[in-house]
Amino acid sequence: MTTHSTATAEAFANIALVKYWGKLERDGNYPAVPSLSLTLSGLRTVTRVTLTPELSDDVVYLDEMPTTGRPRERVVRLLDELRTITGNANRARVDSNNDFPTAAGLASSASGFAALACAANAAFGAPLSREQQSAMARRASASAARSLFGGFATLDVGAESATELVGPEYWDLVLLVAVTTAGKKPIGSTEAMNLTRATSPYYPAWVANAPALFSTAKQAVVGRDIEALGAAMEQSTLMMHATMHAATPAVIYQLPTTLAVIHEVRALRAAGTACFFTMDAGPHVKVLCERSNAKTVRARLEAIAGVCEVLEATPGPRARILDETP
Ligand code: 2P0
Repeated sequence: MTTHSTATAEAFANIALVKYWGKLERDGNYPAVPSLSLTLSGLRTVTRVTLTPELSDDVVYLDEMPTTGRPRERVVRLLDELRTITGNANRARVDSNNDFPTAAGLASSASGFAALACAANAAFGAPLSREQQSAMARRASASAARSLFGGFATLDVGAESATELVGPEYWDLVLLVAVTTAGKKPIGSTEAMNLTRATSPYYPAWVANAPALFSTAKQAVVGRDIEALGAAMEQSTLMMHATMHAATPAVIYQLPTTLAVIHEVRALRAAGTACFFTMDAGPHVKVLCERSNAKTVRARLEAIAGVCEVLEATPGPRARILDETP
């Protein structure tokens, strides 16, 4: 087995069209509902892992800032898994950089942990398959399991790893991200989903209804049926947010501009342009449409008061190693 002391990987964020929200009540960070995502070309994390014998502890930089506390602990845990697997006790310096805003509901932990699993696997010279790297990323952050794969990926209830449904070339879709604020979100996803499971009376209904939406959406992707996919996607996000609105205390990520975007998407659709919204653990709205409608939709989103910026992404590739040095 070759060992490498430095490796750099890239991974792309993914947007869940059918949402993961809630964990099984057992150790290991397994999702309680199935999710289906689109990996996004425009939103990228590049992570370098350097094994350094002189270091006495792992050092983690996120967007050039040293991290401490829980975010660092999640990285250390993943590195610990590789130290156990390979018997290489070296500590690492990790440098992870996003080319999109961190911690604002744009799934930076997904691309971040996918890139980390990929880069660290190579730096340690570990023999993990892509599926095993996906499982490693899932244990750190479940949505990250999906970013090891390109195009459309699925992550089933209790699954070890995600699966690629179809690759990025399969369907020429565009995802427009209407960024509504530059600030950090009020509560992190892990905490918010645990609170929802513990306190929301709607949580059992969410878990019971999610598999049907997942199955409809999967078929819609395979059949390239934007109307069916869009309907399942909107119901999934609205059901997820309704579940958290009913938690104690309520978790409300939407801002006035979030709702303004939703209404605009519905108005556009009523006027004949097929476009569909989804929101994650943040105030931004992501709008899915086919390439032929992207220009029209983009212009309408940019004209909404309160929308700071519209980012554009298309179906993206798998995580991959950019370079490695023994
Ligand atoms: C998703 N989200 O499917 C859903 C939709 C946010 C809303 O997965 O606790 O950071 O680290 O496993 O993956 C965000 O939660 O949660 C997320 P953990 P994660 O993309």
